[in-house]
Amino acid sequence: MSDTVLLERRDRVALLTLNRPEALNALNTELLTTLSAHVAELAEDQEIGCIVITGSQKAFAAGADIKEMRDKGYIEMLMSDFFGRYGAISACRTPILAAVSGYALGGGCELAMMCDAIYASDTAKFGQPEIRLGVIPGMGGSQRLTRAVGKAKAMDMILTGRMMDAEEAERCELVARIFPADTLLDEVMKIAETIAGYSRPSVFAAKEAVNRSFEVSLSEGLHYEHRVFYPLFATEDQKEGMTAFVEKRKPDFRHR
Ligand code: CO8
Repeated sequence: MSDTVLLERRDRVALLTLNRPEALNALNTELLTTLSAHVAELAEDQEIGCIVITGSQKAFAAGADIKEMRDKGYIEMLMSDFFGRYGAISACRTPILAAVSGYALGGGCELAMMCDAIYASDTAKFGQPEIRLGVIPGMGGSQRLTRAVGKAKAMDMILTGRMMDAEEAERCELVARIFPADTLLDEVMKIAETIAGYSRPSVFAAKEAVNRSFEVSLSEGLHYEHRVFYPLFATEDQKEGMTAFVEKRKPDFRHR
């Protein structure tokens, strides 16, 4: 596979590093296709319990590749399914964490928001600057940013194209936690290892239930939560998790 995305397996965690330093990790077709292929493969891998996507110190990703997009026409965009290449990321049941340093702009910010949680370094800058290019966010920004930070901030970001620093992003709940730039990746890998150590059926159920809250009403969501909660009592890992608590020991989950 192309080296625009590097894959490293560290025990039960897969680390995907965006690797186009010459273009601040701009998301071109090659990179997006490679990223999607890696995620699709990792989603099927029973040995992998969590995936981390990161970039460089300077940029997580500075957006879709403007040089590649500039000369495209409507029919070409439509027929090539330019936006369809990230489906694997949303479809993946294994949790995906974004470790963001530097710029996460346009499609870069949208890629981070497709992940299940964003962890930022104190140097991170988020933005949806597409308006400056005569377009709008096209990989989910108008929807996911609005759900994450609310209408006022989303409008402010998308209509002005301004950037948001890590502190503001944490304050308005785009970002889960901030770490110093030099320890970000280690910290996120530790979080990923923790998640990968839990029982997969409960991790899948938790991710699904939280994501469901974005799609349905509260009563529907609560109903859905109950429906995914009860079956967990049919798993050996529920017995193991609760027995380990009672016996004051670490659980040894079978279905990690
Ligand atoms: N596309 C292509 N090349 C880029 C991009 C990009 N998005 N961003 C940076 N680069 C390139 C630069 O052209 C430059 O290359 P070269 O050395 O050959 O001139 C190199 O990366 C370094 O960039 P700069 O010299 O500009 O670095 P600075 O530190 O001066 O500035 C910035 C950093 C502020 C991040 C600046 O590069 C910038 O503004 N980049 C563009 C940000 C942007 O507008 N992003 C939105 C793109 S549109 C988008 O994402 C729409 C998503 C829709 C869905 C797409 C589906 C695939």
